[in-house]
Amino acid sequence: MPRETLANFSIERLEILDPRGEVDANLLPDLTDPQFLRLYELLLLTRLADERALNLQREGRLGTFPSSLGQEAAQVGSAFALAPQDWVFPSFRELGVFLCLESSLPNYYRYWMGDERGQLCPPELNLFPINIAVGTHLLHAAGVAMGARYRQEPLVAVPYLGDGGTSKGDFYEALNFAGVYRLPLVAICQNNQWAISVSRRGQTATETLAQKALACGIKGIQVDGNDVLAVYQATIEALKRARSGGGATFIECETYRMSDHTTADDARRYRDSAELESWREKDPLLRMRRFLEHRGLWIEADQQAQEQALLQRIDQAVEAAEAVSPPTVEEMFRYTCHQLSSRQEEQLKECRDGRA
Ligand SMILES: Cc1ncc(C[n+]2csc(CCOP(=O)(O)OP(=O)(O)O)c2C)c(N)n1
Repeated sequence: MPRETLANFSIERLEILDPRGEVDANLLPDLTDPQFLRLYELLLLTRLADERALNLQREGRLGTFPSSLGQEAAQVGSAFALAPQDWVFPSFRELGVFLCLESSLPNYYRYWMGDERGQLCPPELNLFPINIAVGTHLLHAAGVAMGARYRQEPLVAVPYLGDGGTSKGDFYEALNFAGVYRLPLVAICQNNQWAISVSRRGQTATETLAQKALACGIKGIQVDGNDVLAVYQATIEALKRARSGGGATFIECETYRMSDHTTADDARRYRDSAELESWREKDPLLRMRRFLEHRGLWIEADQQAQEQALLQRIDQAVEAAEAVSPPTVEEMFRYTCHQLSSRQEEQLKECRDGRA
């Protein structure tokens, strides 16, 4: 009996904009100059709003917070490609996605201030609540994609996850299901190299994360996750394929978490500072700024005015978030179960009576 090769696979990597701000003109996405400027503005807004959240946390005005410092391009580039009818399933580190979709910044801050009402999905947005349980929301996305197929709606379900999420059973189940039923699903993975203190190499033996898609019979691609143009292009292509019946895609955005895992973590305890430094030159914001400079779109005075305007918007968002009166303890019960158990009823009564 001969030995034969039954299949061969390869994984493509896409980079368009390099760290010096040079682009491959053949690969440049079909975007206008105002759209390039808008992309930069969203990257900057994400960076500034994130920085403010960290400061608020240090001042005791916001709870534990997962920073997206360094991951802005993966978030903004992908969300910028979405159509209004697409459904987004965020995990917990997607500030840039929320801002790109023009979700309420005050509500985002409120959520991290401990007020669950900040999670309420605005009726005009197809946005699921923030998902803390790693990887579980991929199944929700697969379910919505299945529903869309039945109803023949042109929407795509777009879950966001981290590198650690790809080690979960839920991830494989969702992708397997998406493969079997050729579902309109585009999973965006921010491979930021660390799942808290476990390194990317410490949790998977695969050469890329993208190749995990191949076992499920769907397309997998790796993109430079600090290159907002590459992320945008890969997402646009994946969405188009999903909408035209071509099935699901898994996009691995190779990026880096420049910050601690959350404000409750100290990455210096497990991460080499040289590694962090090596990523500074790959900063997604700096790279896009250099691109705008080369294109003659960068005007220092305009940029300063833009930054001031964004900071003012952030100030107003913080003010609005803090102006809302805190939820009552009772509200903790209201949206948890359709029907409370007798023990929960008793606990609720204790709260009402001021005994809890
Ligand atoms: C089901 C589940 N197990 C464990 C945790 C605890 N936890 C919170 S974040 C995290 C690591 C996530 O890493 P990754 O998916 O790479 O996302 P990142 O934090 O790097 O953005 C873990 C294990 C959790 N939230 N949910």
